[in-house]
Amino acid sequence: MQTTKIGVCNLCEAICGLRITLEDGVVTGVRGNPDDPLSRGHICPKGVSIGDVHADPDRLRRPVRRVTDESGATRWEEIGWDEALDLAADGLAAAINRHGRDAVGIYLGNPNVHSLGSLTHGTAMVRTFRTRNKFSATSVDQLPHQLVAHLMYGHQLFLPVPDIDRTSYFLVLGANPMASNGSLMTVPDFPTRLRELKARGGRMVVLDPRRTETAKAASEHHFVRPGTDAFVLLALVQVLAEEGLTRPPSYVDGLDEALAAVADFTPERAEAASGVPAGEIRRIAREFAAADGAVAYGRVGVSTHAFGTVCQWAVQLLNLLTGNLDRVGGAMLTSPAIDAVGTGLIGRGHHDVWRSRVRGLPEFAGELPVAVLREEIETPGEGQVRALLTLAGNPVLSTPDGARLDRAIGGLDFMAAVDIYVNETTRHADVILPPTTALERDHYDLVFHLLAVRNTARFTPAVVAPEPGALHDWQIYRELARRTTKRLTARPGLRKRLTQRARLALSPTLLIALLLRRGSSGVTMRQLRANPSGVDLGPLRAGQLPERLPHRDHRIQAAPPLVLDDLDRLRTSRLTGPDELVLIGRRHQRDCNSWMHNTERLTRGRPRHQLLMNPADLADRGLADGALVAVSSSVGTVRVEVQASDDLMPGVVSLPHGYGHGLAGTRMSRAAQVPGVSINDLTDPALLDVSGNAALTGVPVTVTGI
Ligand SMILES: Nc1nc2c(c(=O)[nH]1)N[C@H]1C(S)=C(S)[C@@H](COP(=O)(O)OP(=O)(O)OC[C@H]3O[C@@H](n4cnc5c(=O)[nH]c(N)nc54)[C@H](O)[C@@H]3O)O[C@H]1N2
Ligand SMILES: Nc1nc2c(c(=O)[nH]1)N[C@H]1C(S)=C(S)[C@@H](COP(=O)(O)OP(=O)(O)OC[C@H]3O[C@@H](n4cnc5c(=O)[nH]c(N)nc54)[C@H](O)[C@@H]3O)O[C@H]1N2
Ligand code: SF4
Ligand SMILES: [Mo]
Repeated sequence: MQTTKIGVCNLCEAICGLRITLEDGVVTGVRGNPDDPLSRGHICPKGVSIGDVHADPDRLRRPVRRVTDESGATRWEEIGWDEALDLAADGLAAAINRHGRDAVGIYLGNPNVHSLGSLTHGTAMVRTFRTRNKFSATSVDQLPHQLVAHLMYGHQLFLPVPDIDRTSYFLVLGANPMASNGSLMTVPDFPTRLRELKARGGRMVVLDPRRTETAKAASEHHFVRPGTDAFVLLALVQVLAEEGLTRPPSYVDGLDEALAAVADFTPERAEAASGVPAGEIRRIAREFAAADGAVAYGRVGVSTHAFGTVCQWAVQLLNLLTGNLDRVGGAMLTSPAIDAVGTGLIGRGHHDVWRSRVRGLPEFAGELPVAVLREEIETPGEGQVRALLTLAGNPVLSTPDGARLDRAIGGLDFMAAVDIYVNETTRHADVILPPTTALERDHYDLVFHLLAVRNTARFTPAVVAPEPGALHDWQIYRELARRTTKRLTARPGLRKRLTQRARLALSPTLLIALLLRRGSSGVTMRQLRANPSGVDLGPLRAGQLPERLPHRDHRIQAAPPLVLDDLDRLRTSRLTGPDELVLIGRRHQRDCNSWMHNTERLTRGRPRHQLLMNPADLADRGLADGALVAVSSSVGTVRVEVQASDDLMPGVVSLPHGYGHGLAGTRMSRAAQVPGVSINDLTDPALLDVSGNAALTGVPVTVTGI
């Protein structure tokens, strides 16, 4: 029997609404939902393949245990839930009982923010471990954004969103929403919104070392030398100040100090560092200031960056100084039905309350930079990580010097994972606990309504019933917390235990209903259930500041000392010469970080793993298009085919991340056939932003023929 159900795609931040056709419970078709007030029918190739994950025979449906036989060969053996949960709890508790609570390291990967159950129960579970060795994909992604928001506004997730539907000047640095569908800006159907922007006379200006899909669709594009955007952004601020183009609101402290601090970052200096002509920088600053609604936006390319925090601060300053914060067409605040920021559901964040044991790097919001995970495993002493728990993550492919991290993880006493695949990281686990997939669980987006370009609310019940005996992630988290706590010799007091238990008691769906009832949006669960395509709450609203500023005095701090202190590092940073190559990453519309390469639909056709290089750079080295080359950095060497591309700025080469499958012990048969190497076998954990975020872009490399 054929039925159509309304679903939601959780594969990226665009959170597109779906119409899913099922025949006898099997997904036979996936289309965009035209009735969805946010995504308006948009869908991309990944969304179309969401059913493939569910159907994938390689996907884990029951817990597995790694068994090593006498010859040393390993195999995966399916076991029951009870045994698997006990095994995980035994291993984790043993590490804590023997070596203290920091002996357990925890890594949370990206899909956690795309699962309601992970958000409601994952954090609560992790808290029960009370380890300082907590890591996540945040520090290979958006940590600078969060640190800057914490320092300037008073909350790590107080992140103003570009009002793309009404802006007339959209300045984009280091983002490729045509492929990524937007990030920290939930913007389904970016191509159509961009067409609309241009049709109403607006402009999009893109700065990127690669002429990306977004750059090609832009009104204008400028190459920028990787890692040097801070010079350009500060020069834009400097021009605004010098030419008297600022009109900041009254609720800002430290503006004079901030402007004085950047006075020597002139457009000429920026040109020398970045290659962007000084005249163009001046013109962009003037146009930005003059536009009726302008917004600057910088994403992964200026966040996973040696000066990510300075960049994100400068982006905020640009919007603030030109009066574009909290203004129609500028950087605006969302009004979600459940305001996880305003209600304190998500904490404000804190910085440098403790430091990592080996390198002494500060924590942010309870997490250490994942760039230190390997050394925390390898370095003996009190507080050494002896056991690891990964939740929906693949740090071997996604964090710097993954190859060495891989070896370090292989030497741990114990590892458990909550994941749906035996991937490059979870292959080291002693036990893997696989939750249900997205189609089997209810969804309300606690994070991405908060970051969306339009206010909407949507509750999506599970599209297919969980397979018999399957557990949701939140059920796994609840059991894991309970069983591990029970085994600890130094257990927390009864009151603490009861609070922990209460936090994990209710289902995510019930919690959402309660949060809606407690909130003041007027949106009810009944209304959401009656409107499964979503409820439209209208465009973003201007004029909400200063009341909504999270800082206790409701003011903006424009000159955080941490950021100003980092400017000297920028002034004295070593700029790479034009004859040196630097490496950047890239995302393709049909890739999904490291984990959708097991679907045929997304991996057939022309390979796209090659090292892209400008033809002039190839010629300089006597290399032919298509040749096999060795790419070397301070941490390693990979061998990969090179592909000539005019789209790359001379002196810049690019590899996608999330490739390099087929390692022994993984269980992704299709992915194992996908060619390519891991870019993170070249990125260096020593290269960091002041926030602790890894500098994954602008990595010096050499390329030679083999
Ligand atoms: N060089 C370089 N490195 C990068 C980046 C880059 O641009 N360049 N990008 C960085 C960014 S932005 C990010 S977010 C990270 C991502 O890095 P990670 O979060 O470490 O890795 P993912 O590739 O997202 O892997 C997610 C894992 O979760 C599993 N999974 C999928 N769905 C579920 C689920 O519902 N439940 C559970 N339990 N597991 C699930 C998948 O099987 C997969 O193994 O990579 C970062 N690394
Ligand atoms: N199809 C697809 N969509 C995705 C993902 C995916 O893997 N595939 N991942 C999702 C995730 S986890 C995230 S965080 C978002 C990321 O969303 P985006 O940030 O939009 O994604 P990227 O394509 O990594 O864009 C980074 C851009 O920065 C450029 N860049 C690199 N170095 C520099 C630099 O130094 N300066 C400047 N100005 N630019 C630079 C790169 O060329 C690239 O175009 O995408 C999400 N959406
Ligand atoms: S744009 Fe993102 S949310 Fe929309 S269908 Fe594609 S992967 Fe899914
Ligand atoms: Mo990300």
